[in-house]
Amino acid sequence: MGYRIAVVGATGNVGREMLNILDEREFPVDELVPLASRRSLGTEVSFGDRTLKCQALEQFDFSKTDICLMSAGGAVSKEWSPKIAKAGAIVIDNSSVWRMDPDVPLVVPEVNADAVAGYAKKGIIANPNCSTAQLVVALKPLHDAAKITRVVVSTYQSVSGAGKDAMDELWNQTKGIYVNQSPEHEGGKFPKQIAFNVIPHIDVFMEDGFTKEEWKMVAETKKILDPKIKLTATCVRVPVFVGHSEAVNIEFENPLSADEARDILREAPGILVVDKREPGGYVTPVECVGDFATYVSRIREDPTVDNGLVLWCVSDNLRKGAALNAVQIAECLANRGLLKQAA
Ligand code: 11C
Repeated sequence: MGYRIAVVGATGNVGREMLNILDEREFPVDELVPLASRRSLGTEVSFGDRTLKCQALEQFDFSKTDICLMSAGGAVSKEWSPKIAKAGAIVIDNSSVWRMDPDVPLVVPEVNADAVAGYAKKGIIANPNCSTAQLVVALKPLHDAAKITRVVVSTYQSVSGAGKDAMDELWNQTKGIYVNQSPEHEGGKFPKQIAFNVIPHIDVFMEDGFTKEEWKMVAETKKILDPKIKLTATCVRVPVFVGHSEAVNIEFENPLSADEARDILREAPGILVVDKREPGGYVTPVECVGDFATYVSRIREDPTVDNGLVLWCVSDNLRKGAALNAVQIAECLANRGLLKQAA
């Protein structure tokens, strides 16, 4: 038996990856309906070897849908996720709107898969922010081994996290610079030039001086992994198309050597360790594009604190950071027999 799936925001960066990943992982699909705003009505998207036309979200009847994967932004999700859940579908939502709602589980299957059962309260399960997803996948096995007390993370986030227009902005600025055009950023997605530059500002500023992206990493890590973990983040946009990277300093309650951490991470779900202490013995974002794994490299002891480790973590932000995690949540629901109740 397969499931009836709807994908809202099917023409976006993440929506298209949702379709690719459902196909790549052979998720049992009986019916797949791509949905989009009126602007994208009729736009064609690929699902395996088929081409499907987007239908209108506003006119779709969700009463026969088992799962709705939502990736159409916060405003659409705020309005539509409760309506879709009420119609009977389980919503797996990629926006930030529902993540901190106490009645909505926030799930990264490698970390807290059992939390999916909490969907019953509102009919919605939240997908975390991309920079949080890969981080908690790497932290979880280390936390189980030696209890993490504090994390300092600096991110190097690709422009695809900000959408397709942001990718075009990087491309056009880069091309323009080679023909001596001034790298125009007024009215663009980024507050400063992104080509050949880095920008320490993602999402809006909060009163305490942190950005909302940084706040999300703190709040979401606490909700998914452990509320006792203290975390501070600096989130930076870099001129990379796909793949978020993170430099992570971790303090533990108990000792954990770099060799022990490497062995633990090698066995951990969702992780691939590439850690040779030689040029090229680590993973960079261009190498992780299109992969499912979160890569961990540069694992070493931090001599400046008691029980500290430092590592480098890279993942495809459109996949583990969004579409893959959403499909894994759907797999968790299916494996636990929870979808049949909704069918
Ligand atoms: C970025 N992390 O790279 C953001 C994109 O809360 O789901 C995802 C924002 C979110 O710009």
